[in-house]
Amino acid sequence: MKPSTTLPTKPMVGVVMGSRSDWETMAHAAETLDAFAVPFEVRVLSAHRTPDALLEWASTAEARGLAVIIAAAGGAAHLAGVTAAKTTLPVLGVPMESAALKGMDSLLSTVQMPAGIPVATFAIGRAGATNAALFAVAILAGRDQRLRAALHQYRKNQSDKVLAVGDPRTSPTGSAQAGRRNSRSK
Ligand code: RP5
Repeated sequence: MKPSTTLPTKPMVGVVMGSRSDWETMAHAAETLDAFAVPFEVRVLSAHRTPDALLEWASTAEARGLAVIIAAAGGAAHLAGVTAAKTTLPVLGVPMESAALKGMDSLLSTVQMPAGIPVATFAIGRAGATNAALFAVAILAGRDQRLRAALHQYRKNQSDKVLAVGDPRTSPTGSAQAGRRNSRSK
C-alpha cells in the first residue's frame, strides 16, 4: 500500500489580530504558513473592542485542535497577553507598527508580561509576522517530520539566494526572502 501523502486540513495554528487594519502585515504570517502547508484559522478580535468574543475564542482554542496561537496587535496591545491568560497553548505576539509611536508602544505592551503568563514576542511589523509563523512551524516540526524537512529546505533556499547575489553592483535587486519558495517537502 502506498504511504499516505495527505496534508493536514484541520487548523493547527490560530492567527488573531486586533483590527482589520493589521491584516496587511499579518498576511505575511498567513503566506508563510501557507508555504509550509500548515492549516490555520484567522480572526479579528480585540482585547478592548470585543473582549468577550476574544475570551471565548482563546479559551476554546485547544479544544478546537490548535497547537499554537499567533496574536498581533498595535498601540496599547493587550491581545496577546489576554489570549495567553486564557490558554496554555504557546502564544506568539507580533507588535504592529503604530502611527503614533512606530510600534514601540505595541512592542512594550506585548513583551512586558508578568511572570506566569508567557508571550513569546517577535519583531515589530512584517519581520515579526513572518518570524512568528516560522516559529509556529518550528514548534509543530518537533513532532512532524514533513515540517522538519521543509524548514531545512527553507533555510537552504534562503542561504542559496543570498549567496547567489555575488557582487550587488551587478546583480538584480531583491530581498533575501527566497526561503519560502519550494519550502513544501515532498
Ligand atoms: C489595535 O489597535 C489593533 O491591533 C490595531 O493595530 C490598532 C489600531 O486599530 P484600528 O483603529 O486601525 O482598528 O487594537
